[in-house]
Parts: sequence; C-alpha cells; structure tokens
Amino acid sequence: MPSQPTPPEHASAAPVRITPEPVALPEPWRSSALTVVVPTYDEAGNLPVLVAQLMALDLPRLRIVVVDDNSPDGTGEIADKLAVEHPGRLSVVHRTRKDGLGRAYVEGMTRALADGADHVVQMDADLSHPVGYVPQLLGTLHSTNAGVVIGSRYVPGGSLSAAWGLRRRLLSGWANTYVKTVLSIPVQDVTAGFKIWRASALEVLDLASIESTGYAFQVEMHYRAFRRGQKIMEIPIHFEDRLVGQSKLDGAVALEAALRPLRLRRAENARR
Ligand SMILES: Nc1nc2c(ncn2[C@@H]2O[C@H](COP(=O)(O)OP(=O)(O)O)[C@@H](O)[C@H]2O)c(=O)[nH]1
Ligand SMILES: [Mg+2]
Repeated sequence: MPSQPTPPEHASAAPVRITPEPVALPEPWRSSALTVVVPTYDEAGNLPVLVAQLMALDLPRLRIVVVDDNSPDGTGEIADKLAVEHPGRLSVVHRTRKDGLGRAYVEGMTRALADGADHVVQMDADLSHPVGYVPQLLGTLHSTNAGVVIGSRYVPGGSLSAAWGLRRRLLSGWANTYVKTVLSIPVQDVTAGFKIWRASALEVLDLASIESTGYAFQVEMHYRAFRRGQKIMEIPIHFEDRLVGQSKLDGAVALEAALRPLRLRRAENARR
C-alpha cells in the first residue's frame, strides 16, 4: 500500500477561509453612498485587515465608521492611524468605556446617517463576515427594494465555519429558534450581525429609542423592521471563525439576549 504523504512543516490545522469574489455592480448602485459601521473592542489584529479589504472593493463612495470602546489593546489608536491613511473615508467614534455592542451600533449608525449615508452596513471587525459579500448585499437591497438585507447563515446555501464546534453550533441554533418562537419573526437568521439597511428604514426603526445594550440589539432591529412593515430579505453567507483574538460574548450579554425578546414583544404591542 502506498504510504500517506507527510504534510509539510508549515501546514496548519486551520480551515481554509472562504472569501467570495465580489460581484461587479452597475451604476448607479456602484456609486451608492454606503457606510460600513464597525464596532470594535480589542480587535487590533483584525481591523487593519478588514479596512484594507473594504477599501479594495470597487465601491468608490464606501466609507467606514469605527466605534471603539477604549480598547486596552490599542485598537482605537490603530483606527486613528487608518483614518489618516484614508482621509475622508474612515472616521472613528471613541467611547470612554466598554458599553455594549448595541449602544456602539446606535452611535455609529446615527453618525453615518448624519453624515449623509444612503445605506448602512453592519459588520463585525473580526473577519467573520467575509467582505466579498458587501456588493451582493448592496445589489440585493437595490434590486428587491428591501429595507434590510441580512447575510444569513441559516438559509439554504448558508454555512458556518468548520472551526465551530458542536457546542457553539447548538447554542447559536437554539438562540435562533428561541427568538423566532417568542417573536414570530419570519427571518431564518434572526441573530445575524452582517446586514445592510436603507437609511429610510433606519429612520422608521428610530435608533434613538433602541433599548438593547448588547447583542440583543440585532434581534431588536429585526423585530422592529418586521413589526413596522419593512421588507426583509436574506442572502446566504459563509460565516467564518474570527481571524485572531477572542469573542466578547459573556454571561451578562447572553442573559440580556435571553430576556430581551419578551420585553420587546410587550413594548411593540404597547405601541398599537
Ligand atoms: N465597541 C464595542 N464593540 C464590541 C463590544 N462587544 C463586542 N464588540 C465588537 O462586536 C463585534 C462582535 O463581537 P464578537 O466578540 O466577535 O462576538 P461573537 O462573534 O459573537 O463571538 C466585534 O467586532 C467586537 O469587537 C462592545 O462592548 N463595544
Ligand atoms: Mg465574532
């Protein structure tokens, strides 16, 4: 029997990262005023890679707003340097302390709208959300007239990094099912964090009155969009593992995510 070839020394066990080829968009979509809002807490190793990939897209009016919570690893200073390297295209919101993903997004998205964005992308700094999908999200927003297009792990064709173990898969799948059951939202990936909004949809949602401080923000946004009549679309994405660093999901964040859906339902019903 032939012997198995020995893997070379440098071969790593890390799974291959999938970076989809970005689709080319026709005008006027290609020249949309699009702002990507990126919340960061200790993402020094990831942010420069993300920014380089976003700036390399063929989207000449793409801008970035980084919202940093005084990261101990110096992400805020790195973001300031990137702002100098990309004048007029990257700005940084510095907050004094770690105050939650939801609040960071509200601040960053409010800034993006005030600066004239027609479309706002939400994505993590850690390269979990492959940049190549951004033009596809934008193209789908235009061609379907949706208020929001979600990059979904749970529609046919969507997938999770092979690096995700059984525990994480079960937790994510369970959280999705729980939220969908409590809120009856017709969205497959209701906890998704990679999406594009039309500015007019964000105005209907009323960012200033969002209550969630942490990751529950994602669910609150989807629920408001649904209850307030916005068209919601999902496109399949492959969700990567973070490039470097650690997840910031902790017990307090998970508890808010578990309790918030019940409050959201009461609050939206009370508006009627
Ligand atoms: N500004 C800010 N960013 C945060 C906070 N918590 C998480 N993030 C960022 O939100 C994104 C998602 O967080 P991550 O730890 O990757 O969550 P996970 O993918 O669920 O493990 C990353 O870009 C984080 O740096 C926070 O309290 N403040
Ligand atoms: Mg992540």
